[in-house]
Amino acid sequence: MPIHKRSFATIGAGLLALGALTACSSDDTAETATSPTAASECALTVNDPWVKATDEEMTGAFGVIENSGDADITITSASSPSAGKMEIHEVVDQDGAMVMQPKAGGLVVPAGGSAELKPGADHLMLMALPAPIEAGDEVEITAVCNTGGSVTWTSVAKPFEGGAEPYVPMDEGSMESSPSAS
Ligand SMILES: [Cu+2]
Repeated sequence: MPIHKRSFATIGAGLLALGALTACSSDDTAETATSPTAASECALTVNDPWVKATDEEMTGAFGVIENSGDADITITSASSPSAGKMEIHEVVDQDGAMVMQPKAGGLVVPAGGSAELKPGADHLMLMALPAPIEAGDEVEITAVCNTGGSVTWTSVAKPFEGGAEPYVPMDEGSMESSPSAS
């Protein structure tokens, strides 16, 4: 068997997760070390993070995101090595049917407060999954904040039957049309 030269410290968005042995750079090492205060970082903590185990192409990530700082922080995007792409979703009542869609403006975590991500409400959507996520799997998620920083945490997958609202991509102007079932 040929010995492959290891691609060192290269993170490709499309790469499959290589397993739990990946040595990440220390998550709590601030990249913008010149920042005079921690406020410009994404100083959020995520409690009870979990994702819904699935063998489908998308699933949700949940938890309670706390902001102990004195300024609101908005999560503007998220990514995961376990997903081809991620979106920030909300669940809304569309003509009597609960559907999920991208949350315009991102997820605001209020100063001194928290934002709860739960099935049937706001959540992070993992999409274009390259592989099933099985109960017990660990899923790393990185959220980018409007402060310029990011925060990374590990969610554990568990079985859950709820939170199965159909996905309706944000498409202004087609509110009344019924998208073909996917
Ligand atoms: Cu969703």
